[in-house]
Amino acid sequence: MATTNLSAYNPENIPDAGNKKFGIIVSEWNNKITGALLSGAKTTLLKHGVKEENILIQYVPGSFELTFGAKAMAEQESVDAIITLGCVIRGGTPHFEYVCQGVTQGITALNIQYKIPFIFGLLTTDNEQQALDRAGGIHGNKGDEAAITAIKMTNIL
Ligand code: INI
Repeated sequence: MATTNLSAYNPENIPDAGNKKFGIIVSEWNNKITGALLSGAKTTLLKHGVKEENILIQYVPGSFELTFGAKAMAEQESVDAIITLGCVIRGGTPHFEYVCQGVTQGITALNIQYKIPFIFGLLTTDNEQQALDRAGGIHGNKGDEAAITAIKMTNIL
């Protein structure tokens, strides 16, 4: 994937989100990274008019649990979009591939099953430095990108 800056966007193209409600599901694994993703996503939503009380945050143990966390929120809360944030860092075993595939398929299934958009804010990197670079580092913040995507997607319905 080309390394575009994840935090760069044209603010003129972003619809007002003042009357929208968002859920954010955050994985606790690699929490230094996912905390930075959450901070980016939240700051970006607030910047575009979302009220603090209209941002619901739910933590889950690992990225694999993002799907269930997002599904539970979709069923329990009246939100316009759900952002999932996680970070999977490649280790020495095939575990990385299974977790990444599981989350990708899970979030895709939710997008088909429910009437709201589920945003894929998952970093899948070879090492911690690549993740830091995309969690507020030289390549911007995947959390910002996820928030902007969520706002744009709520405008589709
Ligand atoms: N979960 C992550 O979010 N990131 C990782 O890098 C990771 N690694 O490396 O194993 C990880 N594993 C836990 C997984 O997401 C589940 O929580 C676990 O398998 C229990 O279902």
